[in-house]
Amino acid sequence: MSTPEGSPLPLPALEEFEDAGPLVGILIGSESDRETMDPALEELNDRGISHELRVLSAHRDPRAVAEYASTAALRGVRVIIAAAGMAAALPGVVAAYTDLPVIGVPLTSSKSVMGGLDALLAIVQMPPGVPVACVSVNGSRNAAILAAKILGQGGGYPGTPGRPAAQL
Ligand code: RP5
Repeated sequence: MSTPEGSPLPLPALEEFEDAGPLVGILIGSESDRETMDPALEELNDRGISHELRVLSAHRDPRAVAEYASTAALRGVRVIIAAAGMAAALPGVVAAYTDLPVIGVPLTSSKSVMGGLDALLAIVQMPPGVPVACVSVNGSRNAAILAAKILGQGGGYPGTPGRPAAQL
């Protein structure tokens, strides 16, 4: 694709990636989950870690979840925290669309019949090959601390592309 003058046009889908994204992306399944995530935001703010929070439901808006998850790494996001209550599919769906580490936060909800155990099981019981880390019910601060620890691991691991074996 070219302009009449012959210079290439940027791919429309990539234009939005010009602004660097934050290091941590936080997704919540509902506006009603927001308050429970305040400790995570506070922890990330205290540590000076850039972050963003989006309300995206795996069940009510699955396309938006897929788009967010599949483009997050391109924007510079390095860890995703996904929090939801009830049939908490959000962390697992996010993990299905990205290679970034995903930390799930099971939440209690006014509509929960099991006080958050429902969401805990939904997040933990991922099939082999699609891992999601999981903190305690309503453990949003721990999710932020774990995200910070993951971000602190800059050294790579055996098999990291571009890292000479001699340095391992
Ligand atoms: C989940 O259902 C959300 O994460 C929330 O915890 C729960 C209830 O959502 P609302 O009906 O309050 O939007 O998907």
